[in-house]
Amino acid sequence: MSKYVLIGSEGCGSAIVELAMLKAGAQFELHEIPYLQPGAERDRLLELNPLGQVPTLIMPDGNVMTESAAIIPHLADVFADAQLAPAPNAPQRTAFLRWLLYIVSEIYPTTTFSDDPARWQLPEAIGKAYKVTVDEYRMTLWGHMEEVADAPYFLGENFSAIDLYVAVMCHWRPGKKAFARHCPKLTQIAETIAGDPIFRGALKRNFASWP
Ligand SMILES: N[C@@H](CCC(=O)N[C@@H](CS)C(=O)NCC(=O)O)C(=O)O
Repeated sequence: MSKYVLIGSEGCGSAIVELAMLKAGAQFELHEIPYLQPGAERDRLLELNPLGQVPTLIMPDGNVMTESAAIIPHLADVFADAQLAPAPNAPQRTAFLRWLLYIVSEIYPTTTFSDDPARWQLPEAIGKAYKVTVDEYRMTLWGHMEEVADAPYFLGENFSAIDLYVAVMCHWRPGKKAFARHCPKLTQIAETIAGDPIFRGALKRNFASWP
């Protein structure tokens, strides 16, 4: 096997890795699956990643990587010309690391853990209230990024993979319109990414059916 195989699902975090792969010019195949639906595809995903999450990446050597915040620095190392991350000694490096980890450890779980409150066996009404509360908290978390967002990219003059997270996650609950109201600077960054010919097609495909 000489290609990466990206296991993903439309509109999910796998889209972040897909965009990074496109930027890197990496050889990859995308296997989109209904990742939550019981069946052979989910069984295989669970064998590769016990959390059953996407993105899950099969490397050209057959090893498996999960966790977008591990995959992105890996791609940044292997495809240095893609500038997915500032160089180790670049002034923006520390901000890149800080906000990459902030997104995946603070913001992303608010979606993962509340997409389907039924997974926690909560009574329905509590599950609904939990979802609303966590959705509000997510916007608070995005607000802290909005405060420090530079332009035209999050880190300033230079693109980084942080912009790809913003371009994908701005579509998630509570939706792009609400996100735009709360985070106009981040929304502008997302628009810049969406307008880039490298990313345009993949973003359209991932979010074709999204409001
Ligand atoms: N920490 C992971 C989070 C991945 C994640 O939560 N993906 C969602 C889809 S966007 C998922 O697979 N959720 C299913 C689940 O957690 O059961 C990453 O950054 O890659």
